[in-house]
Formats: sequence, C-alpha cells, structure tokens
Amino acid sequence: MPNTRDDEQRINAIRFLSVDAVQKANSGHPGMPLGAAATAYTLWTKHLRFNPQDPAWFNRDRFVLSAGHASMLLYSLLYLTGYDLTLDDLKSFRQFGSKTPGHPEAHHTPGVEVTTGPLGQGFSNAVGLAIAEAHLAAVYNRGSDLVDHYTYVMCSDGDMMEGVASEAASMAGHLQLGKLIALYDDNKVSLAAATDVCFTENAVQRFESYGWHTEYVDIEHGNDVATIDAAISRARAVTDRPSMIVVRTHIGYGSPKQDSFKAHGEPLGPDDVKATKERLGWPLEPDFYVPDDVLAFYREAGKRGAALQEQWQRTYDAWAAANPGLAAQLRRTLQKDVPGNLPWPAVTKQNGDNIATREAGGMVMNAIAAQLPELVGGSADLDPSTKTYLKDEGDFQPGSYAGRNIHYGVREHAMAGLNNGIALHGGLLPFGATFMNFLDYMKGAVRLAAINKIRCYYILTHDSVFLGEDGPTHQPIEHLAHLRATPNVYVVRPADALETLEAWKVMVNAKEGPWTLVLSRQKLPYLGDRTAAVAQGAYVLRDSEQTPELILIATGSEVSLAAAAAEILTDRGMRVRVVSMPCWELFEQQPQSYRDDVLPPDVTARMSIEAAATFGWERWIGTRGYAYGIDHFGTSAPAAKIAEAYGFTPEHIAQVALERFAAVRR
Ligand SMILES: Cc1ncc(C[n+]2csc(CCOP(=O)(O)OP(=O)(O)O)c2C)c(N)n1
Repeated sequence: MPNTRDDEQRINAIRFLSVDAVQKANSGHPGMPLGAAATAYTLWTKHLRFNPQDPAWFNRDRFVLSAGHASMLLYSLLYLTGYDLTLDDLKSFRQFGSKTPGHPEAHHTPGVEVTTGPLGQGFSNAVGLAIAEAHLAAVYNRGSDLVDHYTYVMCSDGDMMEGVASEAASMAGHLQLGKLIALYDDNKVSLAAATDVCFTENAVQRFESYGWHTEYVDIEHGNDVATIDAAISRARAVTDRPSMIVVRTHIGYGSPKQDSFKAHGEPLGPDDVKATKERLGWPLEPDFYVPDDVLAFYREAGKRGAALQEQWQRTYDAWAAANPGLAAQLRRTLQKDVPGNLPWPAVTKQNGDNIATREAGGMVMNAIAAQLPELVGGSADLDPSTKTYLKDEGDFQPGSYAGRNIHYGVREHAMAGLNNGIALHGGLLPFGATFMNFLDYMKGAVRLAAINKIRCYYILTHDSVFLGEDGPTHQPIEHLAHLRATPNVYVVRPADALETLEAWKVMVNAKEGPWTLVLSRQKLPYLGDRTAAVAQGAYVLRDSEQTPELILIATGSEVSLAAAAAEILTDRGMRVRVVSMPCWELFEQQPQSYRDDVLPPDVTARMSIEAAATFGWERWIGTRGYAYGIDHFGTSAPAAKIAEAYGFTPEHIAQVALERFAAVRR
C-alpha cells in the first residue's frame, strides 16, 4: 500500500529538518536521515512508547541510534514529538554549547538514551539495555507489568561491520532477548564507497544463525510505512528471540547524490537541497519548515506517551503497595544509593596475608553481593581467574533472567558495551572482569563510559609482568598510563587485601564512574593493620622517625617491595618514607594540605616504583625524582625470575635509590 500524503509530509518533515540543519551547520550527515526517515517515522509514531514530558520515565521503550552520525534524524524526532528541544536548537546543530552536538550525547540532550558515534557501540548498548530490562522484570515484576518495555536500535552498514556489534548480536541471540528489535538501514553505501567493495555478507542469514528472528523489507518498500509497520509488529510478537529488521533503503533518498557515498557525510549544498525539495514536493522556503498539521500530529503522538505513563503509574502504585520492600529497593537503586550497612568483611593478617588481591576482591564482592542486588556482571570467560563469580546469585540465562552472573563469553568489547547499556538503563550496577591486558579489546566502550561518567566497574586482574609464564602478550605495560590519561576514569591498584577492601568501599559509594580495579595474580603480603586510606588516593604507609629525605611511592604489588627496600635503606642510615598510592585520581582530589602532608614539597628525592610503563610519574616525583618501572614488553618466565631480571627486588631497588639519591645524603 503506498504511503498516504500525510505520511509523506510527516516523513519529509524529518528529512528536511535534517537536511536544513546539516546545510546550516555546513557539516554533518544528510544521507541516512533522508533514507531512513520512513523507518524512523513508523517506529516513533506507531510503536515506540515514550513521554517527551518525562524522558526519564522508567518503563519507556528505549531507542538507540547506533549510527550516531545520523544524529539529525534523532534530533528531528525529538523536536517534532515535543521533547525539550526547540527549532532554534536544531538551527544550532553542531555549534559550541548547543543541545544538538555532532553525535548524540546522553545526559546532554533530553531523549538521548546513550552516547553514540563510534559505530557498533550503540548496538551493543542496546543489547545491554535489553538485558537490564529482562533482569529487572524477572526480579521485580511479581506478576505485574512493572518492567515491560522494548529496546529498539537503528543501525547502519558501519554498525554491522564493527566487531563489537557482532559480539553483542551473538550474545543477544544466545540470551533470547525477545524485546530487543534492531532496524538495520541497509543502504549499501558507507563513508568511502559502496559496500560492495568490502561488505557483501547476507545480513538476514547472519542474524538467523545468531538465533534472531529476521525480517527483510526490500528496496521497493524501504519507504513504505505499511510494510515497515507490519515488520515491526511481527518482530514485537516474537518474544523468544531478538529481532532484526533489515530495511533496504537509498542513502540520500530523493537527492541528486542518492545512492552515492557523497550523500553520506557532507551537506548537500544549496543547489542539491533545492533539487531534493523539489523532487520530494517540499516547499523551498522557509528553511526548517514544518507544516502546522505535521507538527500537531507529532505532538499528539508525544502526548499519547503521557497517558501511557499515567497508566503505568497506576501499575506501579499497586505494585509498590503490594511489594513495599522491593519498591524501596527499586527507588534506592534508581537513585544510585547503596545500603549504609553493607556486611563488609573484616580483613586482618589472618585472612589477608599472602593472598592475591584478585582473591581478596572476590571475597569482598561475595560478602556484599546479597545486600547489593543491583550488582550484576561477570567476566569475559575468565572468572575462575578473575575470582569475580557471585557464588549465590545464579546465572543470567534464558529462563533464569533473575540470575546476576552474566557469562559474556570471550567477548571483552561487548562486555564493556553491554555494561554501558545496563548501567544507563537505571536500577543496576554492572561489572566486567578480564585480564588487564585485554583492556585493549574493550577500550572503545570504556572510553564512552568515561565520556558519560557511567557508574560501572572494570575488574582487571593479572595486572603486571608478575603474572609470569604467559609472557608479553598477556603482560600489561602501558595500560595503567593509558587509563590514567583517560579523563573521568578512576584507576585503583590496591597493595594488599586490606586496600582491596577499602577500594571496594570507595567504589560502591561513588555515584559516578567508571572505576577500574587493578588486581594482582600473585600473592601479596598483608601490610599491617592500619587505616588504609584508599579514599584519599595515597597515604603514608611507613615513615622515618625524623623528616624523610627520600620518599618511595608505589602502587599495588610494588608497595610491599618498596617497604622492604625502605628497611634496607633505613639500615644504611637513610630516612625513608613509603607512600602507597592506590589511586592517582582520588589523591588529586584531596586538599593541597593533605597532598603536602603525604608528599612534602621540600622532599624532592622521590622514587616511584611500579611494574609498568613509567609514563606520567613525573607528576608525583617531580623533576628531581626517578621513576622505576618497565618501559619495554615483558617476557615468559616464572614471576620470581622476572622480578630478579627486571630488578624488582628489595636489594636492587635499595641499590638504585642509593645511587640515584646519593646527593641527598651528603
Ligand atoms: C568506529 C568508527 N569508525 C569509523 C567511523 C567513521 N564513520 C562515520 S560514519 C561511517 C560509515 C558510514 O556508513 P554507514 O554506516 O553505512 O552509514 P550511512 O552511510 O548509511 O550513513 C564511518 C566509517 C565511526 N564513526 N566509528
């Protein structure tokens, strides 16, 4: 059935708001909005449940534009349906300080659920949102429809090419996430060329083999509202599998650049804007034109959401009255509050000596897990090594969505991408664990977590060359420096079991993140009963009797080494302080007076000791200091041999300190 004239007008409104905004900004991507407008229109006006008056409505359907470069498609919809976004905001597309940045940013523009732009990420976030929905429904619903929404994701060729989307799609298929629906704008053109030069797989077959329900809308029907509508309806009815709707479309539809990569990433130019408007029957003037009846129609669609939310509120009220304990828990978790009386384990020499910090971490997590039901997650097929399995909390699997251990499989990138979605859904606090070295495989998603200050935990074990025999491919070197250089990321590398406990306390009480907890494979000594001031980022672990003349600063497994070296230096008559510095970022947040207490400015003889790249330590050791580290890749050998070969022994550290800082003693 051909589109009605009304449909065409409404679709054109999306197209030309996008085209005009890109033209005005002289920057952006008109191609996909032109081609995918009919799909977006159909979804947003016939299926999506949302309330522009309350973008945070808990049970709204989630919509993710994974192809973030097509941001104007989303901004047009947000404006038209009545979110807090004006026509002037669209006119400031991509301008400094505007509400309409180049790519959609969560927490910045009302109605934008997740930050997208790096292709593939949004798709993985959507899988995470769907996991969150499934889990929360299983935990909270008790026969009601309290948590009952769909997650829709619009994606592009580029999304489909990215590995992170494949990982996430494979997981979604395994997990049978029936309320996840992807709409793939299959226009066969990407940035640099038509996709026939590099991407010729059969998407329908691919997703079928992942275990998804699939729909295909052919090129004759890529703008056909009735066809797309029917495909979405069928997808919604399939609740035992996720759905992939491939919609074959024309990039740059209606423009002289149609079907060319030239339509993808640059403004059409005034002549082509005119030609496109003429071709699709749109008034040439004014720019940003929206007929009154079109706007009224969209606003009405937006208003329907308020009624849906009211209806849901009644469901909520009845549910909350019947389940006061769960209701309190939901409220608490949505506010990112944590119980004040978590059963933190006592860590002493008895249970904390000679254990790896990964072991200590597992013990702490398991002690608090029952009281922290929002904590969900798992590892990329490594939990026997990362020690992150929550023993009494069950597995998140089809048929047991209340389980809290997520088996991500060997899919680090999807793990981090899914967790971003889980966190952004609200109500949950995700963690993902792997060997620290494989941070590289998830960095794309970690960076987006950092941009959005997403509250989530990365538990990175096997944190140095001292993992030993697995050798340089598994031994992190530059990773600490990389993480520390990434804005908004907290990096905590505890020195012993007690610091690990304190690190967990700090992380659990933080409302923002992300947090990386960096843990050792090897056993470490207990550094004594003390106030392990992880919350302050650094503290004096061991001091000289009189004013120190040398400060050894170390993190993680090198703190005990520094302490042992300090003993030797003390015997040699040196006044040595040892500072444990588990978290640079927290230390930076302390008042200057505290920082000066720990690192007195007049003590310029400072040596950092860390089994990693020395990059960045100048910040704490100053121009007179010396950074002892490992500025090369590691090697396959037993840890003790590596320690000896790389000079990470108390004797050698003491020796280096004596040589480097001989002047201090004169
Ligand atoms: C991870 C990543 N790599 C590269 C890019 C740069 N880039 C932006 S859009 C795009 C490809 C666009 O093709 P497609 O996904 O088919 O979108 P369409 O052309 O249909 O708008 C590329 C390579 C990106 N945004 N993210």
